[in-house]
Amino acid sequence: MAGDSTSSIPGILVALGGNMPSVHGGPARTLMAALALMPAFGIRIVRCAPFYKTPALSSYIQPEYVNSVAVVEAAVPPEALLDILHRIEAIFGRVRRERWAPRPLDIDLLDYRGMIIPAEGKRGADAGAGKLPIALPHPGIAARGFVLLPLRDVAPRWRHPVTGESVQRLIASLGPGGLAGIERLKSSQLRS
Ligand code: PH2
Ligand code: MG
Ligand code: MG
Repeated sequence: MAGDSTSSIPGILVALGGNMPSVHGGPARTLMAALALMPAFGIRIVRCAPFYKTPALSSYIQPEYVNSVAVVEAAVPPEALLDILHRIEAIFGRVRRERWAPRPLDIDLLDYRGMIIPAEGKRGADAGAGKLPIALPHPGIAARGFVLLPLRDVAPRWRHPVTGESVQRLIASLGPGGLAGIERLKSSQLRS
């Protein structure tokens, strides 16, 4: 299990995020509803990090995100799991427009048992609107405070499968500003 303090067997880590309302309410509500739906798709939630309020990483002004990370188990290979995650995003109203557009729900496969599948083609804000081929570990992990903080909560012993760097080290490498504006949501804020 990823980061399980009693085991070094690598597990599966998914990131959740959203910055637009869905029929369930605000992003925190949407994330909770998405987690609750996963078992119906054969995804078992082993552990979920607290939710964080995070400034949008974007080239233009967007509402802030709610982000979290979960350790999950699933019996399917990574491509099939990613497909399921995309289906869940669609159920919660995700429509793929331009890259990094505001969305009610984004679920990213961060790490699948330490597997490495190099990224192909353009990524990030420069990529087109369509789905990208699977890449593992997720190429954005090391640079994103909104991923690393909740990742450390659920998998404190996790190491980047390519570089071997610890999550703690990656957080320290973000530098000033890397964690600016990121705050844990209080339980009262989870209801909105
Ligand atoms: N996801 C993005 C782009 N920008 N910013 C924050 N704070 N959180 C995200 O999850 C996020 C983002 C593309 O997936
Ligand atoms: Mg994302
Ligand atoms: Mg995504």
